[in-house]
Amino acid sequence: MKPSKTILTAGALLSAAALLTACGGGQVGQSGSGDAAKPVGGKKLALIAGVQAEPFYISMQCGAEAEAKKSGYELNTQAPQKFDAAMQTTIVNALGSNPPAALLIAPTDAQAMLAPMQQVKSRGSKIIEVDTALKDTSVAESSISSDNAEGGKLAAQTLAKLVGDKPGSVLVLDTIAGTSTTNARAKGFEDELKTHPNLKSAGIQFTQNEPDQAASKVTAALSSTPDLVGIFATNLNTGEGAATGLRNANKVGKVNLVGFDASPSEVDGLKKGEYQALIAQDPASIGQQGVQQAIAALEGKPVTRDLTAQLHSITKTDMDANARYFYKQQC
Ligand code: T6T
Repeated sequence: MKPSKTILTAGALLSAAALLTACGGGQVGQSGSGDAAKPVGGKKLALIAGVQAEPFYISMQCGAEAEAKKSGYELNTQAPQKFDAAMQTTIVNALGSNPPAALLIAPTDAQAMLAPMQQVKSRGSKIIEVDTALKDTSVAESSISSDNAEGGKLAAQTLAKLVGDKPGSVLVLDTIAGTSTTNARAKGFEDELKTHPNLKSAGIQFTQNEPDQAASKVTAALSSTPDLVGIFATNLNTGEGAATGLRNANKVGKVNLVGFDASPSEVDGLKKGEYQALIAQDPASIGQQGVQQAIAALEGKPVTRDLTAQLHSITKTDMDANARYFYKQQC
């Protein structure tokens, strides 16, 4: 009798294991490797930025690399050629069955990047969002970004100060619907604008993060909105395009341009009077904090779900004193 009881127990265990593989193990089984509970990747961290060769992400990479080195971790950085979810998905998927211990990522779309990021997480990597974020807050251990709604508000206050009492319309240039950061900046700006009765919104235009499209939107707005007194460009590409649009129409300095970010080209534009103000982020601190949170998650230390980096409103008069916030082209 005893042996049959043993056989029965072993049989029950086997069926339970089969059931686990079929249900709970589904996601992991599909990926063919790993187990979300098991550590993977050793001391390897990966950073997948929003787009290649852009000063904001280069500065973020510099901050992340310095922090990783200090803590004895390796950081490998990649980015798509364009700020594009399909291109970024290809890079995320290529992490494959040998994922990093932690993935720091700036998701290019708040929804489209959910499935690829979930897949990496299911293979055991810790996920940290830097700058942009998914709508679904359950995937990342931690998200580090500027307070973008506050940044939009600061931009509106800065513009209102520049315009003074003059009545007029104000245009917002956003990037792509689904970009968590710039969408929040545009909303923060529009909300604050309502508290300045002399200023009227001329609406939010999407530019697909292409400077050429931003330039055309400015050209069109200048002819359709004769009382245009200001433009808020929600990131460096929209700003660079807006400056081109103003230059082409001979409106530099006549329409106030407040840009977000502090790329070398924007800083040059501020010096030349094409921009009246810039709202600079601190991308190096976003990268640095991202690595700190990743390491905390990997080493079982407390992790903070949401962290912010400082913003700075810079004008031509105080630009020299604020040079430390200008973005880098290389570390
Ligand atoms: O403004 C940054 C970043 O914060 C945003 O998410 C996307 O655009 C930039 O990279 C600048 O081009």
